[in-house]
Amino acid sequence: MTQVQAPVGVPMTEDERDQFERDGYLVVRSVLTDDEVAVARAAILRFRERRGAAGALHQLSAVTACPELAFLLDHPRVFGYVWSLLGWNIHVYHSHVDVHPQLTRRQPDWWHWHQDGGRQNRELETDPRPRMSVKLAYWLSDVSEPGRGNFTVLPGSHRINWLPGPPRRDVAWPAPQGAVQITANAGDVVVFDRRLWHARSDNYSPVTRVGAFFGYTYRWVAGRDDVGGLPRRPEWATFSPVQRQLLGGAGNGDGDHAWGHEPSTTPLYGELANRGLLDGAIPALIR
Ligand SMILES: O=C(O)CCC(=O)C(=O)O
Repeated sequence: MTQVQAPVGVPMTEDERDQFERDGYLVVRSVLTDDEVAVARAAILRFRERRGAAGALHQLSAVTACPELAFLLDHPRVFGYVWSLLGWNIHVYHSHVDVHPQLTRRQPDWWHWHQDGGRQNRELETDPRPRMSVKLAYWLSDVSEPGRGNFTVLPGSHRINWLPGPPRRDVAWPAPQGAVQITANAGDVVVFDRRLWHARSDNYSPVTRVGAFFGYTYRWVAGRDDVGGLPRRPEWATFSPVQRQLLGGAGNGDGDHAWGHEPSTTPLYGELANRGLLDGAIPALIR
């Protein structure tokens, strides 16, 4: 399943870029084949079984937990959105796999709404704050109806620094007006701007929700994932140079390479340059 010669996909279209800029997200249909869904889903469920976790799972560092998921890092049907938006000097800074079986008891109130990026939402002073990262949400179960733990978003909210909410997260509070539960089939992907206000919803349906999430940012932003042991594992040899870059494996480890001074030895730069996909109109895609 891991692609050694990974094609990098195609640039997003102008219409898609306009829609993304307007709404803060895109839903890309039928990205994964049934076989790819089965491989990814089985890897996550096997991991959960090994962990002895019968209930919900929220596991950080997706590829460290499930190396079989490396093909999702740069899947050619969606990776083009990532580099079209962020350019070539990127890595996966935060990823997780999630399993949410049916909840049998009503959950206590909890305000899940947030933007990604943690302290970026305090420490960056502009209004709106910069995009900084985008995330891919791969659906590996059928969330084609609301009520299945669907990913919930407030369209267009990526330009709003602050969303009125409860005084404490455990205080009952209505969802923001205009919030939508995204419906998707297994194999669909949501591409979203980290600033988009979003929340997980509770799954009271009998359909176990399974998903994999990959957050991409510039290599000069520190990663949250634990990928330190990956290069010593046998799977590392099967990963493509771009996949290794995304897992933090480009450069000599002193941090300087991450600043983008070495395009010629940055695998994604090479792949884009070889295919004529660098674009002088987009700053992040210029050398
Ligand atoms: O699991 C979900 O639906 C939401 C995930 C989420 O909040 C995130 O990826 O930042």
